[in-house]
Amino acid sequence: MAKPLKKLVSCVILDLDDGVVSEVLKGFLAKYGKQWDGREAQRIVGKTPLEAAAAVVEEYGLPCGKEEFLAELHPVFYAQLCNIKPLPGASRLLKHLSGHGVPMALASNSPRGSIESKISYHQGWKDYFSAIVGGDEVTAGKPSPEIFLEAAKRLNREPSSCLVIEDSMPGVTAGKAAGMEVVAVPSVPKQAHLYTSAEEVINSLLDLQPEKWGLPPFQDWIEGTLPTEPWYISGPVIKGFGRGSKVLGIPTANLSPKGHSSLLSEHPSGVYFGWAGLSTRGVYKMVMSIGWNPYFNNAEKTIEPWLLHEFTEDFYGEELRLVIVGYLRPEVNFPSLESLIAKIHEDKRIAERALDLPLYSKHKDDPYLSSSLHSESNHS
Ligand code: ADP
Ligand code: RBF
Ligand code: MG
Repeated sequence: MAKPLKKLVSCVILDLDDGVVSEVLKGFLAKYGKQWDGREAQRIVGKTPLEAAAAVVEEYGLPCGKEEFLAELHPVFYAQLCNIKPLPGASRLLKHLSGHGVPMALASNSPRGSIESKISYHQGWKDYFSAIVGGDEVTAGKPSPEIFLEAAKRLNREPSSCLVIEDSMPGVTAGKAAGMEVVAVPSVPKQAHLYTSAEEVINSLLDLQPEKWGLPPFQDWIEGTLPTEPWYISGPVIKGFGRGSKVLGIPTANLSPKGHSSLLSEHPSGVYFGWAGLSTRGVYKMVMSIGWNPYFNNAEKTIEPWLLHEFTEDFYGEELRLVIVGYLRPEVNFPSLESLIAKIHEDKRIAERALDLPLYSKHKDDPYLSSSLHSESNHS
C-alpha cells in the first residue's frame, strides 16, 4: 500500500463558489460602458459581495458608490443563483465522501442565505453538509481564518484534521491561517503558480486523490481512465499553429473553442478520449487535449483531437463530431519535447485499449457521430 504523503485528516471543508459573480458583473459593466476583463475575476473570487463590489467600483472608476452599486447588483445576482453550475467534479466528490461517512462543511464568504438557496438547486446537496458557515456569521471573511475555524468547531474537529478545498487565493490564505491542510483548485488555471502556500494545487476536482490525506480513495477509475457522462462537441476542423504534425509527429484536428464556452466551463481542461466521426469517412477512436498546452503556453484554449487512424490526406474544413466518454489526466508541462511526445503516446495506448471496454465501445454507434446530414453544416 502506498504511504500517505500528507498529514491525515478526517473531514473536509469546501467552498464551491463559482463564476456567477463574474457573469452578473460582466452585464453590469457593459451597462456602464465598460468592458469586463475575465482576468479581473482573480480580484473578486473569495471576497464578500460588498468587497467585490468595492473592488469593481474602484478598478473600473464607476460613477457610483459601492453600496449603490451593490444594491443595484443584488436582485440580479439572486435571480442568477439558480443558474450556478457546480464546479466540475463537485457532485462526484460530495457523493463519494458522504457515501464513506466523511463529515463535510461548506464555508463561504457569501451570506448563509445565499449559500443555502444556491445549494437548494442541487438535489440532495443539503444533506451532504453537516455544517454551513456564511460570511455573515463571522466578524471577518476570508482571508481571515474565522470562517474555517467556525466550520471545524461545528464539525467537532480539530483544525489540523480538516482538509480545505478552495478555488480562491483568500480562501487558501484563510485555510492555512486556520492551521488546516489546503488543496487549491484555481478557478483561473493559468494562475496556478500563485497558489504555492497550499499543500497541493490541482487542475480540477477530478484530479483529487483523497487517499493522500487518509480519506477513502475513489473507486471509479477503470484501467487508468475515469468514465464521465458522455458529452458532445462538433464543428469544422480549423487550422492550428501547424505544430502537431511538424513538431510532435502527432496531428490534431483542432476545433474552434468559440461558441462552446459553456460546455468548456463545465469540463475542466485536460486529456480526454472518446469517439470521432467524419461524415464521409467513418468513426474512429480519439484521444484529445483541451486547454492551454502548458508546454507551449498558448494564450488561448485549444481543442485538439488526435484521431487514432492513419489518413492519407488532410481534412481541414470537414465537420468533425466528438463523443467524449472519459478523462485521463490534467494537462501538464514537460521538461522536454521527447517526454511530452512519450506521454501523448502513452495516452493513446490507454485510450485505445479502454475504448474496447463495453462501457466505452457502446458509444461508437451514437447517431450523433454520423448525423452531420441533419446539422447546419454546409459540408457534404
Ligand atoms: P494544425 O496545427 O493546423 O492543427 P496539425 O499538424 O495538428 O495542424 O495537423 C492537423 C491536421 O492533420 C488535421 O486538421 C487533419 O486535417 C490532418 N490529420 C491527418 N491525420 C490526422 C489524425 N490522425 N488526427 C487528426 N488530424 C489528422
Ligand atoms: N500539451 C501540453 O503542453 N501538455 C500536455 O499534457 C498535453 N497533453 C496532450 C495529450 C494529447 C492526447 C494530445 C493529442 C495533445 C496533448 N498536448 C499537450 C497538446 C500538444 O501540445 C498539442 O497537440 C500541440 O501543441 C499541437 O498543437
Ligand atoms: Mg492540430
